Amino acid sequence: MRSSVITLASGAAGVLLLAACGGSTSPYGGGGGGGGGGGCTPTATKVCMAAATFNPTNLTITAGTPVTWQNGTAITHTVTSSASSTEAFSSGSVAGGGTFNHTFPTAGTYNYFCTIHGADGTPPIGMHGTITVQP
Ligand SMILES: [Cu+2]
Repeated sequence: MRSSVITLASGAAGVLLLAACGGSTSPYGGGGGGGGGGGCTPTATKVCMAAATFNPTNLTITAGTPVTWQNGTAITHTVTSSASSTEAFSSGSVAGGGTFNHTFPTAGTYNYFCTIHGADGTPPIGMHGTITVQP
């Protein structure tokens, strides 16, 4: 009687382990390898917000070109100019899936950061990026 209970218990544990192993592979198998962008693909004028980075970190455009930031994550980010930026700008909170657009009319170096995942500095630290605007 006692030995049959032990056999049952270890059998059940084995099934649970197998189930856990099988389940753990599936969430990573079907994504198609987005590289952490969460469905956002950068372009010549678009910066993606990834887990805690801007991608690309450095973007160079010509003056007067609108830049779009797209939040490819499910968490809120901001695009906030650094004190070292040529011009002050801020997106406020950009929720998951949201976008922010800003046009840079003047040539210069625009350092920015996420106030949630970064901090200001020269240049900013943590989640930050730079837009270089050429004449
Ligand atoms: Cu952020």
